[in-house]
Amino acid sequence: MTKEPRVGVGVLIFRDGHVLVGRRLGAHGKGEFALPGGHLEFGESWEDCAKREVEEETGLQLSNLRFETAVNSVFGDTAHYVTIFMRGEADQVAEAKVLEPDKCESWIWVPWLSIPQPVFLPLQLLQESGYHPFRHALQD
Ligand code: 8DG
Ligand code: MG
Ligand code: MG
Repeated sequence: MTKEPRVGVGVLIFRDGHVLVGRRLGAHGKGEFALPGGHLEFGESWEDCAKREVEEETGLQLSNLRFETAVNSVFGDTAHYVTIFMRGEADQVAEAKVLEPDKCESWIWVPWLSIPQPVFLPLQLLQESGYHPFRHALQD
C-alpha cells in the first residue's frame, strides 16, 4: 500500500484568552490533548471543513473563519498529515458538547500557555513553531 500524506484541519477557538482542547480517545493520540478538527474532504474548503468538524464534534457554530498557519505532522512511520490551522469565533456563552463520545473524553477551555500534557503532535508542533494567538490583539 502506498503511504501518502493527508490533510488535517485543526481549529483554534478562543474565549477570554482560553483555547478549546479535548482529550482524544481511540485512533492515534489516545489520551492526548488536541484541538477539534479532522480530515479535509475532497473538494472541501478549509473554512467549511473547520466549521463542519467543530459542529460535528462540539455543536459550536463558528463564524469569521481564517487561516492561521500550517505544520508538517509526521507521526513516525504510521501517518503523515499536513495540518492546516484555522481559527474561528463561537458565541461567547455557547457550551462545547461532547457529541462524539467515542472520540473525545471532554472539552476544556485552557489558557494557551497551560495546555495540559500530553499534547497531540500537530498541536505540539504549533506550540513549537512560535505561534502566538494574541500577537494581533490590537487589530482584533
Ligand atoms: P473525520 O473522520 O471526522 O474527518 O476525522 P475525526 O474522526 O475527527 O478524526 P481526528 O483524528 O480528529 O482527525 C483526523 C486527523 O486529522 C488526525 O488523526 C490527524 C489530523 N489532524 C491534524 N491536526 C489535527 C488537529 O489539530 N486536531 C485534530 N483533531 N486532528 C488533526 O493533522
Ligand atoms: Mg471529526
Ligand atoms: Mg476530530
